[in-house]
Amino acid sequence: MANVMTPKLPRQILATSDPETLATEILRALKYRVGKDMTVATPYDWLTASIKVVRDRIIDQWISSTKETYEQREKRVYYLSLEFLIGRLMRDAFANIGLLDDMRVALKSLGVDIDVIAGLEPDAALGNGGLGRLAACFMESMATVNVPAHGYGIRYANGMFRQEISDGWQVEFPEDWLDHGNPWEFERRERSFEVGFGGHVESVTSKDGRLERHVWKPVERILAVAYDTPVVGWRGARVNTLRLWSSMAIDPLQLDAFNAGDHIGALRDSNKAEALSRVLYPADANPAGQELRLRQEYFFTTASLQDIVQRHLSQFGELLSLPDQAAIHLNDTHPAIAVAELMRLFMDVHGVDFDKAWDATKRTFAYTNHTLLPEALESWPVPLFERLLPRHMQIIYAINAQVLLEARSNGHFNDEQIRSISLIQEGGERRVRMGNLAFVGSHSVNGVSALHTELMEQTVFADLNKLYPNRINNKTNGITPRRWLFQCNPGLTGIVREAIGDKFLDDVEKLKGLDKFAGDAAFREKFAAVKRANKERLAGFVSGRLGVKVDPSALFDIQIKRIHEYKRQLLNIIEAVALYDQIRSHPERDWLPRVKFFGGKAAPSYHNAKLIIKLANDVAKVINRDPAVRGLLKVVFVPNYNVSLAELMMPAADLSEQISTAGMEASGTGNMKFALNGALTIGTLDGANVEIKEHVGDDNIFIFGLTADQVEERRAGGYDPRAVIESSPELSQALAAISSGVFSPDDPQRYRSLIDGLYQSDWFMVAADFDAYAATQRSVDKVWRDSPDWHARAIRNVARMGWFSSDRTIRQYATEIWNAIP
Ligand code: 26V
Repeated sequence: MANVMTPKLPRQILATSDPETLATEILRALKYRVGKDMTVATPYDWLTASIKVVRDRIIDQWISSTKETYEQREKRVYYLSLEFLIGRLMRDAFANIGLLDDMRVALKSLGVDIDVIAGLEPDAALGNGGLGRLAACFMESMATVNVPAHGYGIRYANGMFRQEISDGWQVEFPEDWLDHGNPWEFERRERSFEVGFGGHVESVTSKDGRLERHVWKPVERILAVAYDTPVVGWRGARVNTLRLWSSMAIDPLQLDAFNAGDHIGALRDSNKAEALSRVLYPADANPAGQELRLRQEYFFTTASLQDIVQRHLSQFGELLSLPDQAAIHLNDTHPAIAVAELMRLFMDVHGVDFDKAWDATKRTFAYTNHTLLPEALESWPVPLFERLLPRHMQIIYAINAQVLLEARSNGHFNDEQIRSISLIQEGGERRVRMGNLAFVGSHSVNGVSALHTELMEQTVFADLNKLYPNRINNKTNGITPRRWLFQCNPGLTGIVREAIGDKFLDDVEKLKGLDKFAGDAAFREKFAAVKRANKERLAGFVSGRLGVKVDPSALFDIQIKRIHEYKRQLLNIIEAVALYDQIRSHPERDWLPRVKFFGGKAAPSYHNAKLIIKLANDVAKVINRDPAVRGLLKVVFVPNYNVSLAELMMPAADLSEQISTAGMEASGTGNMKFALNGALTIGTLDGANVEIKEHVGDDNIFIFGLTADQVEERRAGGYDPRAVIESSPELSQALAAISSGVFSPDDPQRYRSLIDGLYQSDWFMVAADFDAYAATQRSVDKVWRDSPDWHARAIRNVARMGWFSSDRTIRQYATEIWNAIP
């Protein structure tokens, strides 16, 4: 197949990129950077040496991007995110800089298989799921569309846990992604900032007794040390920086204590400082009350803001022009403390008065909301806040006074509305509402899909939206086509290039040209062959890792995402049980084989999510072994779902499961990855599914179930799940089987409470949507039977998904929010 990546590249990169030169450089890197020669090099050493060679090329471009931004006084974007779910970087960076094929040849000449060493690179899994992966796609797109940007986050020593499945249960293990070092990053010891906690606030008064300013005197102080990773855009367009902070004791040896003989005490303090950046918090039960989490949020926020302010001052000499030169983006409320911190830096450190500081702060920040789930909206107990960040608490009170004054003088708000606008939640334990803080401190507040934005306006931020109309706007999520099409699916990329040429490599919306090939039998066959090969690859993986044999000609039906009740993996499993029952009771029907794949991690303390994983595994065990099924249905739970597994599974899917309870999935981005790789979606009208349907067309997607409005009506109007269940024989039977222990003979009661929950409340509308879902699955079967028709629909999905590129999303952010036009 033709070389997929033949970009036009800047001269200095091309000049020295023939395979022979690269091979020489790899050997040099092995010798002088790793300290080994060929005879003793391990595969990891080859990986490190190869990365160093490519990284050197990226650095030239990095320096010139940075210089240009400085000289042209371009506005910079700062993307603050507690999560960056990057995955592997090697293939991404090599391909973007146009060296993937030459490196392959160079390594081959040295007897090294690039695919083998690529597989050794650990996933940088510094995120839980969609929010973190979006941040990673955005970083790549900002470099691609030429937005000068820095990502800021935490360099967790332990990112997302590794999931093992033991006897069907999830077991968590720490993932040591830094075990072999990280060849991508640069440690910047010199770029370190102090971070304080606790203590008290002093007032400084002038000689005539006027209050001049406040000074916060923290008692605890630690250091944030920068680690930089270059992020290279498509065709090496631009190189931006991902700066991750690691925590350190200011005086790691605690010399005073050490010399005084308190060795243990000295060690304890330094361990405590380092613990701050050790673990990524799981998207767990409510994070509030977890002091370490609030410390992490403040830690990375203040380090980032100090860095930004220092850069701005050194270039422009004063601070009030910050909003003209910098756009700071808050990825969810995790960095929302930035609003108070920037106010503090303005007022306490730079002597700016409140009004001017407040105006500049609002013009600097923008905030993205990523969920409406009440339990996921961050708020912190006032006493905890006061103890850890006493000065910020004062500033938040001052901001609140200002906001409530605006609301009262507006005259259109009753007491209840004023209470909902307040930054402080009263009644019971007083808490600081981080969503409200982010909202009032930003000039832009965006949702991540059209539906989500609409619901945001109607629910959580209804009153704030009334007080500050036009602040809320929508920016529908996107995914980077480099990772999620070109790299993960070279087969599909290759046949698309043959069909429509190369333009789509630079502008994915040009994929539209593929639309007419849906009707071309020869192209459909090529498409089918690529899909088949991708499915064989997945089948090989599943057989090697899990010992489960699956038939690549079966329909591959895949649900991969975090395990959560609102995402309704349970609905899918119950449907599998119902289908199993049908296959057994109607062996005479002409069933076509189907494999249902599941993958995803449950938050460690989320009991029901973990039980759902066990159920998927229990159901798999029974169905896969039952000879009466004759291989017509298989269920596979693939352990340790992560970015790399996603890259294997997305291209191998025929059917993409996007079946959340309508109104609950803010956007979803997995839905986009599947469709771009030619899977048809079965889904509810939730999140970005609504817009995917508009783009791919009603005939090329399977939509079922209650709408968000209908869900709300049903919940309000006394939904009776028991009646619904009893009126559906298929559903009742499946639930009875699960509940009575058919799939858990070793512990027949295991799923009793899970199923009872459906009868009693069924908040997620599993029962209400079941019949529609099952019926839609049967219409999926019908279309699947007509293979050319299926493939035509799949091709139309690929052709029409270009709009969901994160390049488009980032251009919208840049022009409509950041005013940083590429
Ligand atoms: C956090 C928590 C924490 C408390 C317990 C329940 C819970 C549930 C979900 C979350 C995740 C919050 C943020 C998040 O990851 N949102 C995801 O953001 C994606 C990118 O915008 C979007 O595509 C997903 O729909 C959305 O769930």
